[in-house]
Amino acid sequence: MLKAVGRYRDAIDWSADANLGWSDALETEWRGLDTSVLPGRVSRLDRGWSSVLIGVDSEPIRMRNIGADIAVGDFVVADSDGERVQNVLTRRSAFVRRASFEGSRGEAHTIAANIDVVMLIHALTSPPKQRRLERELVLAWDSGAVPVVVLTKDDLVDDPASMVASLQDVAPDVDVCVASGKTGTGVERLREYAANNATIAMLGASGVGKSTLVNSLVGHGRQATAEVRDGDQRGRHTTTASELVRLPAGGWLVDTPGVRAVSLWSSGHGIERAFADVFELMDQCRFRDCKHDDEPGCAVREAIAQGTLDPRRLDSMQRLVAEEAALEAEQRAKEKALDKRGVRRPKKSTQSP
Ligand SMILES: Nc1nc2c(ncn2[C@@H]2O[C@H](COP(=O)(O)OP(=O)(O)OP(=O)(O)O)[C@@H](O)[C@H]2O)c(=O)[nH]1
Ligand SMILES: [Mg+2]
Ligand SMILES: [Zn+2]
Repeated sequence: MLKAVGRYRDAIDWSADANLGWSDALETEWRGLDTSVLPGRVSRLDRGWSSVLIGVDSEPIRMRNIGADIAVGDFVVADSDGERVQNVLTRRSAFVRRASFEGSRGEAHTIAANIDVVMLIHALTSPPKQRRLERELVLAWDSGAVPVVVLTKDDLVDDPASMVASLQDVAPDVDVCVASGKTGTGVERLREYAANNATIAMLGASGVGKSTLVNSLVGHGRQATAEVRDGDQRGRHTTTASELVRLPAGGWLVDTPGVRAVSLWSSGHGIERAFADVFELMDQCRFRDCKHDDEPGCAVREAIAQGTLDPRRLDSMQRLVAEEAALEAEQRAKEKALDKRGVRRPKKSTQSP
């Protein structure tokens, strides 16, 4: 099927396909491959099968993804029979966390690829979760996309101000938006993040209202939603697979299943970005190797004494740095063991940047 389409490639309006989020860099990469097969974008994954969109309005084509590291949002090229994914094109960004499912501990799990904005969604109906947001921000900055905090269920609370302030405290220089997927308040502003055909990933715990927000942004009941539990407001894991959803006026959303714990996957400068305020202070300490305990001239301790830095923020930054270091050591040990057995490591090109 793909091949038949591919033969008529020259008749295809590529400007229309730009709507999939295609770019010049992807075009160049694809031209170096088998161009008789059209590239597509993965809209969903189901146990070894990818659903791939070839055009904006076409039904996704199902193909096998044998052995490839594929995430929703990836641009892929099928083999000449159109039966399986042959190439995963280089990702411009990827939201990766440490896998938490059985048998995959210690491995990377890519939740969404080629995203421009990561919406970190929290519900106003539960107490603010600063520590969770900090972790989400580290991963979001690491992804290469821009984070935005979205506080949902605005219609259920009297005044969101204190919750906004509490989360803004741990998200300096990040937009914090308030919205309701039920009444549509604040949704117009969220839509602006999809300008220029951007791809937005929606992330957050189960029941916070990701799918409800997706439906509100799309304008109809695209995604299934379900009531949270009465007592603790926990969701029921209604969304079970990530899905790429098109916004009618341009742009894409990735609805994701709620995750309970956000485990770090080390890479890049996520921690420095997420804790820029603390790092700025650390730069001003008198000693370059300051541990911020009781050294003289410690700008961090000084800020805590003055009440301008919450000590819990220093504490969580140090915890995350330690967690990242442990993860790196674990990865190094793993690679060493693989090298000893003569097992080749996967090629970097299919990994996240
Ligand atoms: N009143 C109100 N209810 C909301 C809002 N957003 C979501 N809900 C309700 O909260 C419940 C959970 O919403 P979902 O959209 O299914 O949550 P989710 O984040 O997609 O959950 P998972 O798919 O399990 O990860 C549903 O009963 C929604 O109707 C909102 O802004 N206001
Ligand atoms: Mg959902
Ligand atoms: Zn110091």
